[in-house]
Amino acid sequence: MALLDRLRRIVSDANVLTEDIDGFVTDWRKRAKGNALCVVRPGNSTEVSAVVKACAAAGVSIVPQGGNTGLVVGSIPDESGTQVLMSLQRMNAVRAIDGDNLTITVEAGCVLQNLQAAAAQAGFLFPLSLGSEGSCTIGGNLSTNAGGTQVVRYGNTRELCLGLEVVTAEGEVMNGLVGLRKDNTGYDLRDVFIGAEGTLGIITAATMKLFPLPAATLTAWAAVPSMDEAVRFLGLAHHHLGPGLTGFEVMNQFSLSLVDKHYPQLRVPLWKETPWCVLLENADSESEAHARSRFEALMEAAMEAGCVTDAVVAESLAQARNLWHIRESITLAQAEEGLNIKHDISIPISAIPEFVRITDAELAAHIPGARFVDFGHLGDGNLHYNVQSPEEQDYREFQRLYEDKINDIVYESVRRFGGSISAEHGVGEMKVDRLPDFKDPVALEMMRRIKRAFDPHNTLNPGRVVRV
Ligand code: FAD
Ligand code: 2HG
Ligand code: ZN
Repeated sequence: MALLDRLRRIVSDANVLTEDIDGFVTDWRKRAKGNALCVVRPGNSTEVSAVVKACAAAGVSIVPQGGNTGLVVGSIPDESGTQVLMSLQRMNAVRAIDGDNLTITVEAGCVLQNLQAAAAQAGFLFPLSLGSEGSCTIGGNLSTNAGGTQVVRYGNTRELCLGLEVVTAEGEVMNGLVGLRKDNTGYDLRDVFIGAEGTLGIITAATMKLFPLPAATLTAWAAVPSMDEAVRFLGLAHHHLGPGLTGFEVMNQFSLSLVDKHYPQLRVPLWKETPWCVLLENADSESEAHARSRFEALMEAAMEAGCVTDAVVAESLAQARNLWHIRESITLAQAEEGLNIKHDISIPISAIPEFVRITDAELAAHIPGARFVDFGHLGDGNLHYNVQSPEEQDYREFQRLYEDKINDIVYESVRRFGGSISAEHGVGEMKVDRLPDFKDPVALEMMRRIKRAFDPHNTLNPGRVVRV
């Protein structure tokens, strides 16, 4: 029987799509467009398993997809039209919440915002938080080991996961949905699948950690005179708030000018008078008054030390939400301005000011008129160091002329400062050919061996992360 017919038998006709699939085969940034034999939408892990077996038998490769919000071209098929795109979106149930064990078990296609809401409804916090949370899925978050804005306190998605259910490249179902915080019974397979970007197995469900809801959360927006002072401010924030520091984001003036230009209704505070702004959050387990007194002590110390020149502390939940909304709108504002050249890099926090100084100067010398959209998760040493075309230049022409050169300059600088070329977005197709220049050769070879062992016929997301 032909593959399409077998797939229709497994998931029903309605869940094998061959027409109107542009949304599935185009990446979020509209940077790349692929084609697919079909989009298949299984409804449970048994169906996922049967689909994988059918594709493997037919020698057809599979690209798993969650919310398709990935930024490294990993979730869409190639242009051949021979691959099967497997969307996990129908598998979106919350299977169980265990309040005593502080865990929640969800299917892979559960949208992050729905997971957060289910946790909150049960009186808990699920802290993973990204600008794309309205459409990205927990399966995608796990597969990219997503970061976001709460990592400084709670860690990446990896740190939030206790167990996984995975369909292997041979179609077996590995049930690892344990809620154990301690389990040293051999190799940690869970951690191999996390961050594997769909190249080693298909995640179908996960058991994730829950946390108590904080008694109070305060948010502030501060004007900061330089990146050096932003780093000093971060040190003060750690000192004054301890584990209460849940977010520390930095944004340069140009990134905020884009938000102001494309979303003036958001009324970005302070940005006109300062090269950098910091958005920080303090979550307190005691009370609002306790949170405020610690926050005020921090802001006073920061002003006195000259790290902060002006600040706004949100007086209501609505104000706090708006400040976060401004921060989360930078990616959208960049997209409105036109494609830019993204770098999702991490550097030891202490080296970030020098990195920015030197790399800005090198880029300015080689790429006349380039505009820098620098922002990111300073608390994690993770910058989105993006380069936008000059205002008068067509961005596609800019990309064609300068992308390689810009990447060379930025990545070489990242190497000099001991950093990583992918902090949180992953490798996908975009960085797969750059990886050998940056990864330890022994580590890269071990990755290839893992890929061959887990997926001997290269069925799962071939050509992403590592070429075999
Ligand atoms: P997809 O884009 O569908 O897939 C991503 C990768 O995972 C692909 O390789 C895909 O094959 C694989 N995959 C998906 N589901 C599965 C599965 N069930 N099993 C196996 N493999 C699978 N990322 C951050 O880290 N931090 C941020 O702050 C952040 N902010 C963002 C803001 C915006 C506005 C946007 C558009 C993106 C942002 N991202 C951020 C990137 C993106 O949202 C994350 O990478 C997210 O984790 C992807 O989830 P997804 O469900 O959309 O996955
Ligand atoms: C963020 O932190 C995302 O907002 C997206 O990781 C970064 O647009 C980007 O480059
Ligand atoms: Zn980010």
